[in-house]
Amino acid sequence: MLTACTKDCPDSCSIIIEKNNIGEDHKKVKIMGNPEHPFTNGFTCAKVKKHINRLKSPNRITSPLLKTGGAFRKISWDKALDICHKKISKTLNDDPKKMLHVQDHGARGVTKVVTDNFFTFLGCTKTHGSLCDSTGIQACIDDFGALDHNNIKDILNSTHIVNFGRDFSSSSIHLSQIIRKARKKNIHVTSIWPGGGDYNKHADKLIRINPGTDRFLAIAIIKCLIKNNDLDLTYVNRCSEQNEYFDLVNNVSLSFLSEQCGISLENIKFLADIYTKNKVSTIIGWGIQRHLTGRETVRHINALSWLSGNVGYTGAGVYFGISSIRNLDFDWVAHKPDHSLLLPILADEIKQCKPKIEIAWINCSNVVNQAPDSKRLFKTLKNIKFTIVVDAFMNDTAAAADLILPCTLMFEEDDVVGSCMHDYLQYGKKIFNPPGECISDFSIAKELNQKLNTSFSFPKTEECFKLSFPKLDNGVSFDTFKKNGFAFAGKKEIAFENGTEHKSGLFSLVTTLTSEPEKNPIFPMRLLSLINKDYIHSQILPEEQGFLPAVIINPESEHIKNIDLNKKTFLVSCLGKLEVKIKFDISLHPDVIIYRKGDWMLYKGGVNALIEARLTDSGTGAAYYAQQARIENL
Ligand SMILES: Nc1nc2c(c(=O)[nH]1)N[C@H]1C(S)=C(S)[C@@H](COP(=O)(O)OP(=O)(O)OC[C@H]3O[C@@H](n4cnc5c(=O)[nH]c(N)nc54)[C@H](O)[C@@H]3O)O[C@H]1N2
Ligand SMILES: Nc1nc2c(c(=O)[nH]1)N[C@H]1C(S)=C(S)[C@@H](COP(=O)(O)OP(=O)(O)OC[C@H]3O[C@@H](n4cnc5c(=O)[nH]c(N)nc54)[C@H](O)[C@@H]3O)O[C@H]1N2
Ligand SMILES: [Mo]
Repeated sequence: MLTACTKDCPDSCSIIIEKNNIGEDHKKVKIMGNPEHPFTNGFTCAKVKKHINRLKSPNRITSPLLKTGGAFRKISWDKALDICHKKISKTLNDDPKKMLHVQDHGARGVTKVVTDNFFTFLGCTKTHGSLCDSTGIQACIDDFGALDHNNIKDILNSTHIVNFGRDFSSSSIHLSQIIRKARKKNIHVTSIWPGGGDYNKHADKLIRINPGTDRFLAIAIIKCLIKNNDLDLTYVNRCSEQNEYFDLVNNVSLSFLSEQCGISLENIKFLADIYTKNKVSTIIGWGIQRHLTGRETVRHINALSWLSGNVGYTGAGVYFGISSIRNLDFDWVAHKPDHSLLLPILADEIKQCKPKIEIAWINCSNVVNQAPDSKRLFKTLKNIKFTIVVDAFMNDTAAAADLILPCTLMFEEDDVVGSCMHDYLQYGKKIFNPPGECISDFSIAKELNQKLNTSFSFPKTEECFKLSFPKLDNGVSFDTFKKNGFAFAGKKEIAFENGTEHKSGLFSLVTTLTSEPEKNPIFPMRLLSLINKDYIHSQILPEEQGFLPAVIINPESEHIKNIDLNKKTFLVSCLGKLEVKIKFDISLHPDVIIYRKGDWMLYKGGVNALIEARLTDSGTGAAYYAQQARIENL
């Protein structure tokens, strides 16, 4: 049976599930990537295959749970909805801003967007900014006037790929496949990264950088291009802010830049040579924009690509991402929030919010676990008079709830999704009946709406899909899309072919270069809390947790020379400590600690309890990777 993955992953796969005619026995299910889908290409990843275990997990929440006397007790849906109705209608009548709605991307799709807009329609306080990619998006909009890139497969038309910190092996197995194909075609790959992980599997050359310093490297390369008269003048002439940018470049020395980023002059020249002699595809990972200067950094890399003439034609482009909803139409349901709080610093924002938040509704987000400063956010949510969490598991966020509503999960409901990397739309069909009394976010919101008796209209899900389905250039109808499970919705192959999307058509050059903060002798290491290959974010089953989390460190790092590995070891930041076990990786930068995030505070994990809630320079993103830390025996 044809369906699709709705997880928050760029690959957005078209999926085939074979149940072997044995009905609902999840153990005998076969999950495959759809071979007909040009991007999915017949294979899919570990986290989709593991998803089946989530559906039938004994730890799944399958009925509404109300906290009474400090413990959660089962209640009926009727009672749960009555409670929601009573509390919410009272708050809405008083001041709708006293209700906070938080929704992230636990599952994506049209029905989720409709649900989100229902809460906006109610006038609730919403959130803005993101835990994910808003910093880099802002940088691309600054420079190009829009978020866009060439068709991802156009990478195969370049002669060199330069990768600034995209973890191909972990974050996108389909992009890894494209990279493998490219290398077979003799297109070389150079990756710039702070060390660690499987980068060596996908690169011809690796260049290790001091964490958070790619902006210095980008300018250093530009300085070499200027020196050799290798800037592309047709591109230089199509830039705004030229004087400020070139003043900035001329006022820093190559040796200073090399020292700041920790990359030798030889490697800087090697990269300058690549940008001069090749058609370059530049890939920008999401990690580099999780540093304090993330926006500035992405802008400097964009500037490098533009000024070297490597944007806007086949084989040349910068790839940060595209909007995953750009090929869907939401005009029919879109509402604008009147009032919103910054998601990356949510605890502070709730504390300072006027009017005071009295009710919170959280769905599709394990926000306590995934946003920074988890312990503080947990307490803040607990202090709200009434917190409702819609989820399938008792995770760090659900534990802060007064009422938990059990939701259906992927493959238990129909939805339609796009991708933040390719231009196909996918139809995710319901394959399994949900257990117990689980209900989709959409149906819960619809029931609530009926009780509240508002004028918001919830069409049937199929109608929502049709309303959101665009008129496609290739003429594919909604019915054909539904039958095939996917449709190509792209409008053009090459981004910025005729200049940027700014009114002037010019590329806007960045005009700042922020210094690195002073070294921190108390917490000398940089904590990079990266994604986990086997899971999407915190969607790990309780039965798979409870072990000491691992951190990865360079065995030769001077920062651990006094650590006794036979004693207990702790990861420590200014916010607290977490017991960890230590693993070694000689490729890692000696000042870096890697923690593969996702495990919960409830089960000995939860790295975000150690990460301060700070904004990046876009003012909207979370600066997770700015966190300083150390390893200690206590
Ligand atoms: N298996 C799996 N896949 C996923 C996800 C998941 O949770 N699990 N999540 C999905 C989502 S929502 C996202 S946003 C993406 C994230 O995908 P990625 O961007 O690939 O992954 P991250 O681990 O967030 O980014 C960190 C990478 O940036 C590098 N890095 C960190 N600091 C620097 C720096 O200063 N300079 C350079 N050059 N590199 C640096 C790190 O080495 C690391 O490999 O993955 C998506 N895919
Ligand atoms: N330290 C650190 N933290 C990070 C990052 C980092 O690099 N470092 N990366 C960030 C990134 S890139 C992202 S995108 C965010 C992700 O942050 P979140 O979106 O909060 O990520 P998940 O852990 O996937 O949590 C989603 C929750 O939704 C639930 N869920 C799944 N399907 C449904 C559904 O259909 N309905 C409802 N109601 N619930 C559902 C799941 O059970 C899960 O509890 O985290 C960020 N957090
Ligand atoms: Mo993300």
